[in-house]
Amino acid sequence: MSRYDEAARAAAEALVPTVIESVEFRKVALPLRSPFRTSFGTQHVREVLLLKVTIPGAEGWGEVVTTAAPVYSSEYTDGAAHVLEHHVLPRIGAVETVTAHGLAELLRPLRGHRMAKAALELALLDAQLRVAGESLATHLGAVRDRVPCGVSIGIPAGGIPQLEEQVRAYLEDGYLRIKLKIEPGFDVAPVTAVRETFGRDLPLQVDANSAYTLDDLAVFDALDELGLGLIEQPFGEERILDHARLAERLDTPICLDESILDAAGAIDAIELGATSIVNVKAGRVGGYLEAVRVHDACAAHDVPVWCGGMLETGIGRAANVALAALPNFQLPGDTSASTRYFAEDVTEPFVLEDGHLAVPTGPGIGREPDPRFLEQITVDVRTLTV
Ligand code: OSB
Ligand code: MG
Repeated sequence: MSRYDEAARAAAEALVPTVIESVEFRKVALPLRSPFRTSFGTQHVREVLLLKVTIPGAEGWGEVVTTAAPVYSSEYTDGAAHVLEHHVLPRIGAVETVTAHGLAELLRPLRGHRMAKAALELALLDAQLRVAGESLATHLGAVRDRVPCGVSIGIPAGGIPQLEEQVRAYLEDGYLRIKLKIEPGFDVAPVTAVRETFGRDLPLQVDANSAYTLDDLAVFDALDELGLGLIEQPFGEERILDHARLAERLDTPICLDESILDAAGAIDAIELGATSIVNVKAGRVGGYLEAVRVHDACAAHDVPVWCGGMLETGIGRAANVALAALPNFQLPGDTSASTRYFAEDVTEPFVLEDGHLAVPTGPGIGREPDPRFLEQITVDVRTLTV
C-alpha cells in the first residue's frame, strides 16, 4: 500500500459510520448579477438544490451542481431531486449505518446521476467531519491555505466591446487568469481581440462546452496561434478520439471537462492523448472523494489539474476551494469570489484577496448558510426521513 493509500484509509477510518435521520431538500433561486451565457444557453438565475443531512450530533450541507435543464450534461436539477428521493434514499434506508466513504459503493448499482450522488456525499461528509472536528480541506489532503483564482466570462450580449470591458474589470479585481466562453460564430474574433488588447502575457484560455466537431478544424487552427493556456472541451462528451486527433494537431493543450466522469476515465483520456490538463469538478465525477482520485491519477501521469466551477453558492464553493488546495491543482481554478456571481451569497462570502481565496479552516466545509437569507430565496423545501 502506498503512503497515499494509507493516508486515505486513515482519513476514512476516522469517520464513525452513522445513521442519517433526515435529508432536507431546499431549492433556492439566487439571481445572478449578470446573465451567464455559454454555448448551451443563458442562465439569469442560479436555481440550485441544497441538501441538509441531519445525523446524531451534526448537520451537514451539500449542493447539487446541476443546471435546471439537461444542457451541460444529461443531469438536471429536478431529475436529481427525483433520483435522490426515489432511488438513493431508499438504498440508504435499507442499511443500518453509512459513512461518506462508503456511499459511492452503496450507490454503485444506480447508474450515473453523479451530481446528485456527489451532493449527498458532500452533505454527509460535512456532517461527519463536524462530528470529528476536522476540516474538509485537511481531510482531502490540502497543502495550501489559499488558492489562486481565475474567472470564467460568458458570451456577452454586447459583443467584443463588452467582453473587453469585463476582462478589464476582472483583471482590476485581481483575477489571475481569464477564461472566455466560445461558440461557433463567437470564437476567433473575440479571442484575437482580447489577445491584442491585453497582450501576449495575459493568462488566457477558452471553453467551448462541446459546441464543435472535427469539421471546425479551421477555428482551432486559428485559436492555436493565440498562445492560449488551453482549449477546454471543444467536442462532445463522448468524443474522446476526436479530442485526441485535435490534440495531436495543435500546440495548445486540450483540457477535458464534460468527458471526464471518474478517475479511470481520466486515465483512459490521458493515455489516448485526448487531454493533457484536466478540469476537475466534484459533481461531474460523483463526489469530492472521487475528485481526489482523479487528482491523484492525473498526478501519477504528470497531468496538472485545475478546479472547475458550476456557479456554486458558498456551500459548493467552500468545498471547491478545499479541493483546489491539493498539490496537483497547479493552475488557477474557476473558483471566483462570491461577488462575481451574486449580490448576496448564502454563506459568509468568499472574498478575493490578491487574486486568491482563503481555504476555510473550520470543521466540515467551514461555512454555514444564513437561515434568514435561505428562507428569502427558497422556492421549495421538503424534509424526508430516511
Ligand atoms: O463548463 O466550466 C463550465 C458554468 C456552468 C456550467 C459549466 C461551466 C461553467 C463555467 C463557470 O465555466 C465556472 C464558474 O465560475 O463557476
Ligand atoms: Mg467547462
